Amino acid sequence: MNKVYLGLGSNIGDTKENINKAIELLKENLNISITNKSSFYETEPVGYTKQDWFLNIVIEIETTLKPYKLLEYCQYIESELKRKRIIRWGPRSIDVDILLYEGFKSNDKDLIVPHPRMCERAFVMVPLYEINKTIEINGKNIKEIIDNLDGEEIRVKKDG
Ligand code: GSY
Repeated sequence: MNKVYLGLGSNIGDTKENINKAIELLKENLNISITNKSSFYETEPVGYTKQDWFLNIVIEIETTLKPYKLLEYCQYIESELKRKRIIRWGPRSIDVDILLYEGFKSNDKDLIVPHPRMCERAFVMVPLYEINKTIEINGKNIKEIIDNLDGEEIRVKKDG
């Protein structure tokens, strides 16, 4: 079993339902078990800023799927939820990103792990810290990374 952290985000339609559907699709895969989940966070858009706020969550899973098979499954979830990406960095019904994959690093054009921009993004680091306070990314402790974030605005969604 390999421990993996996934980042999920949505800012089109019923964002909570989109994320919950993605979680259901993760649960349907017999090679994946969800072992922890952060709260839902409402987050200011990063990159292309003239778009709605996102709902974000980080999920810890254990999986026997190899990294590229897991990537395929994440892409399958995105296509099932009909992600429409018209503008780069723009609105999307669902994004499922592999953030960290235990014992695996990659700088391939299709899969960069650890996720290349995760350490600059409060919408990833804050939920990740909620579920794992000791993790290290590229040799840096998560608390140290969070303390140095400029950080877009982010708040826990009140009703869960
Ligand atoms: O990489 C995920 C898509 N995305 C997001 C996101 O999920 N949340 C926020 N707050 N901003 C974002 N910009 C992009 S691109």
